[in-house]
Amino acid sequence: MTRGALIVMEGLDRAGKSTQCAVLVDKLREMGYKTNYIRFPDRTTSIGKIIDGYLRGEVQLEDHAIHLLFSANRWELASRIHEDISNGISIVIDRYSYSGAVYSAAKGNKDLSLDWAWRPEIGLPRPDMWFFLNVSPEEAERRGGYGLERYENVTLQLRVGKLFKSLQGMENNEEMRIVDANQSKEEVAQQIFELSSAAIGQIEGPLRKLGI
Ligand code: ADP
Ligand code: FDM
Ligand code: MG
Repeated sequence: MTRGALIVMEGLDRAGKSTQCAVLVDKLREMGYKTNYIRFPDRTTSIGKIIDGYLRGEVQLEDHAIHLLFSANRWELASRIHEDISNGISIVIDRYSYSGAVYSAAKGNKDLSLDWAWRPEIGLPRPDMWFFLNVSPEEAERRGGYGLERYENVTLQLRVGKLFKSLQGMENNEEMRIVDANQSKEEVAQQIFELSSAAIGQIEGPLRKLGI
């Protein structure tokens, strides 16, 4: 049996990640691929509940400590991801290690570099392809602006955007694809679908692991 594919959607708030995950899951299912959806943070686990409290501003945590909880939240689902993939089920993930690294690094804590932030991600299931939905701040604003959670402010989002873009072309990041997310939902979906189908068609060997 061929294994499932692991596809990740990344981007700033209101880039259209959740919308595109839903469309992609539907399209893959229509094509006959068994497909599951996961989102990070998964706010339903006990670690996820702490993260939820932190994002809502109800809980205060030191920058490294919350960073490691976001990562732990991925590690607690890693075995389920491996299991699904090896059972031929594809998975579409709404935010992953890339958000994990860039949001923490964007805080500007001098002891929390992008390199440091990436370390706990090493060894997690590695996507076959990941998309950076590149939306302009103006378009994100038109889509409803930012909410009230931590990180939902223009200054931080600009820094996060720059850090995401800095990942392009980095070693060990061949799976990144940048999509112009200012286009219509249908246009974005079509590009993501074409690229994902190509990735699924080229799967060779077992799921790999994230490296440095
Ligand atoms: P994210 O998960 O990245 O925060 P969502 O998928 O929740 O973004 O989309 C945020 C809002 O923008 C929703 O109201 C959604 O309907 C709308 N939206 C998503 N994609 C587009 C698009 N390509 N063009 C216009 N509006 C969009
Ligand atoms: N976020 C998300 C992080 O800071 N680290 C992570 O590892 C992940 C997965 O949490 F502001 C941030 C990104 C965003 C918030 O928002 C989660 P959504 O609306 O649930 O995607
Ligand atoms: Mg979303």
